[in-house]
Amino acid sequence: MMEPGDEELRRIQEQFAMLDFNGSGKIEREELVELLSFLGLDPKGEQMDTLWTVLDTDEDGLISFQEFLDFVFSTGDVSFFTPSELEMVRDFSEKRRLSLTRETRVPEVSTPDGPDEEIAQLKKRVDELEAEARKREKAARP
Ligand SMILES: [Ca+2]
Repeated sequence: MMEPGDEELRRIQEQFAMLDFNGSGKIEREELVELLSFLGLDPKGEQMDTLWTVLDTDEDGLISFQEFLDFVFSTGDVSFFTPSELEMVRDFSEKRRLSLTRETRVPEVSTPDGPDEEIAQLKKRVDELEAEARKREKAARP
């Protein structure tokens, strides 16, 4: 087993973050599937199952950074992706991240005539009607 240097660790961390494009801190199976399909690999069936089993050593259904790191070093390499894949993945991941941010962004609510304003106006109208009613009552008295 090779000992990772700071530079290798940083690079692997960057690749981990690229796979974790929803920013949950773990790699979900859907993320790996999406990325492998993007790279033109078939993420269905046995191959994916095998890869996933090797990656998810504690079988909690998620890939932690430690698991990712162990896997990369067990291959005797310091990179999960080949250099050409890396460029594509970086690009893909950035776009996915942005689209996810858009999907989950809470729409800005601007309510100049929001509930509070409506209630205030209704109360004002009720007060006016009551005042009118009192006036009529007074006028009707002998
Ligand atoms: Ca795991």
